[in-house]
Amino acid sequence: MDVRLDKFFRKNRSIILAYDHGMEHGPVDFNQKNIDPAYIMEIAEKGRFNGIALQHGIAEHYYDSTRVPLIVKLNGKTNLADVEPYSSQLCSVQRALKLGADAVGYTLYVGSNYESTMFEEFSNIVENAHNVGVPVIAWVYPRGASVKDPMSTDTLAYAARVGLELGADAIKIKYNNDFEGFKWVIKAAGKSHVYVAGGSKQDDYTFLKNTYEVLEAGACGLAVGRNIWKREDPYTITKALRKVVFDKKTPEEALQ
Ligand code: FBP
Repeated sequence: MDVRLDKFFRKNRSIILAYDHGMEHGPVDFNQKNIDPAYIMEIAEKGRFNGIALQHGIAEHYYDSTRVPLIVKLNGKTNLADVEPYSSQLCSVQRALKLGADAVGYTLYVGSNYESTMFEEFSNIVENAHNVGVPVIAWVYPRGASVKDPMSTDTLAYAARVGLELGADAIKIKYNNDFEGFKWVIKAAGKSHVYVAGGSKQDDYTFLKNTYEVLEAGACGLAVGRNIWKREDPYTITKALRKVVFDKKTPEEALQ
């Protein structure tokens, strides 16, 4: 395992809580409880997550954990503008470190008309971060008018490979329910550890089954948001998730 990511791993696996949706989707994902970042910090602590991913503003005002390692997302965008996807850098590696970051994150829209700008920003981030021993996680999402089939196995494998080629220590990618194909996606990521996004809220069984599959295919874990904090009871699903991820239980066993 890459030594610099050790902090985020337990038994060679990892579950990161993602909470950058306020920027990416707006409060449409939130209710009265989970709109409060302090509630999410509590879930991360009590649920014993291996990391939490936040935008710098949320990290500055709410992150004060000594137990849950912090990933500061360095770029972001809203979904309000009807343009080719471009997520600009909003925070430097140095600022993230001042906020207590143990790693930094960046979303790459692979295939966008603006990919060259994002690749350049990302490459500078990798250089700055690696110079001071900080790991970099790339959210690699194929997106843009010219990306015909963003969820095809070939396109996902291409995006995963881009993450590796640009120096990401870990990538975060979506799962397309093609179990055999996903092994190829993971192979394409090489030494970059592969986290899978949770996606929109699913029923318990489907969520755990997808998790089980991606781990079997070779992913290191999940970087998950809505499937945890959108649930009325985030702790019961977290407990079951931990059984699948760390104890290698099947979804059926984990739900018992
Ligand atoms: P979820 O587990 O809720 O899907 O979160 C993963 C994530 O990558 C977030 O970090 C990010 O805000 C969001 O998905 C991006 O979603 P979209 O695909 O709509 O851009």
